[in-house]
Amino acid sequence: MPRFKKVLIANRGEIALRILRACQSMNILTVAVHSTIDRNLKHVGMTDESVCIGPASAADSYMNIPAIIAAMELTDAEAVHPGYGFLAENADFAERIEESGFVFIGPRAETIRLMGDKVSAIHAMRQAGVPCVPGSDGPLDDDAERTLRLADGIGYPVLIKAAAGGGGRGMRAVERREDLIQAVNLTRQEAESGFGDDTVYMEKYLANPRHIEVQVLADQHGNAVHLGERDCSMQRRHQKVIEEAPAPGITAEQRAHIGEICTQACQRIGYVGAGTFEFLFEDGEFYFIEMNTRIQVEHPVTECITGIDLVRAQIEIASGEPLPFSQSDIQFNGHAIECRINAEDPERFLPQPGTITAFHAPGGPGIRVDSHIYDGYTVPPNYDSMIAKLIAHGPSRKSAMSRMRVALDELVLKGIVTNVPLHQRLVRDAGFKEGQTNIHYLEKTLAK
Ligand code: MV4
Repeated sequence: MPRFKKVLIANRGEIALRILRACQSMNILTVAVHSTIDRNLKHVGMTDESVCIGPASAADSYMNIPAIIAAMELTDAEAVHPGYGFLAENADFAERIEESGFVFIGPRAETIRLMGDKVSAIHAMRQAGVPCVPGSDGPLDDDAERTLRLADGIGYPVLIKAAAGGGGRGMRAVERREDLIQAVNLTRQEAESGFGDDTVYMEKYLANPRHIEVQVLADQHGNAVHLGERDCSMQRRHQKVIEEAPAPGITAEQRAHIGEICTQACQRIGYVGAGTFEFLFEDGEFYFIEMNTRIQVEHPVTECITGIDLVRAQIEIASGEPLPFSQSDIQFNGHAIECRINAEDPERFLPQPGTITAFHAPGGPGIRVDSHIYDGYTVPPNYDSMIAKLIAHGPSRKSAMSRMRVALDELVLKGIVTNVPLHQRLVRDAGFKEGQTNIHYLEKTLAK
């Protein structure tokens, strides 16, 4: 199959611009779809065509499946790139795109559905040889005695999670046997009302893990590679703040071992596209928790250390091309760190939309800025508050960190409140500089 002639970008902001740049480098024509409030988005003025698909409310525009399919028909686009968020992990969207005769740039709908249900995802991964957290390996039933015996076998504390949850939604830790059944019932009720699915499962609760994820690429011909790992432990309330690659302290042997497990799992389940295996890492062991079937916000740190254009690879895979490299071609070079810059109050973390009056991007060796903002751009209140990603790459973690510190100080962003001061503080934080973090580190540091 030849490469696509025209791709529709079903997203907004920095990732829409990132997808546009990949398409332009491949000589693919582009279509932007946007909401009424997003007429002035940077990429909308750069694509070959643009279609307004609805009002500011995301549910009526970026999540409006019939409107997006209509825009594809109208513009004769062949494929759609969903970016992240919105419809990126909506199996029904992927299915309806394919049924309408278009190509969804991402995994098969069946795979998205498998990974969307965390119970089926863990089951599939355990079958495929991926190490998982000790747990129920399936849904909990209504037999209280059986549930109690299961927890006794795992050992307290345990975590009750909703199968339809993920990303931190619908979980409850249980410290004591006498609290277990009530906690299961509560989590079940919340899962039913929140997701319309009351399926819950149980895992051993890991107290102080790091969040380490492995990037993979798999083509339609059974080839799969891993691009190493990222450490995403610097988070607050399930919102990542800083990510880096490689993960501090992970050896080349550990990387090759967990990477090989992930690529084999891709081949066993017939995974196609870019994907991320999310692990908790504690006491030298990886425990799979979820798989993301999309391009992720933090993909640039992996691009920096591998030199591979992940969005281009997604498009090549979707057009049926074989991966242009094998595992032995992939080399890891230096260290990269990403700071997510949000239009938000750095102390109370509330969104602070408004108009940017001055923007000067930092530069120099190893600095990358992925952002759609410009002088005079108004950050709307309707969407995620992330307005830029600042990425620093260097030969070592120390040099990447120094480059990030200089870039943060060089950045000029006026007219709106941002979390840049938080990043300026974190790049000077002794514990972070030593790589001594886990998923609770940032919240504990902020509490001080
Ligand atoms: C866990 C855990 C501890 N033990 N599972 C939260 C989001 C979802 N992706 C899984 N999460 C967790 N699962 C077990 N068995 C702790 C978390 C967790 C977490 C994980 C990754 C990144 C940030 C987190 C913040 C709080 C809790």
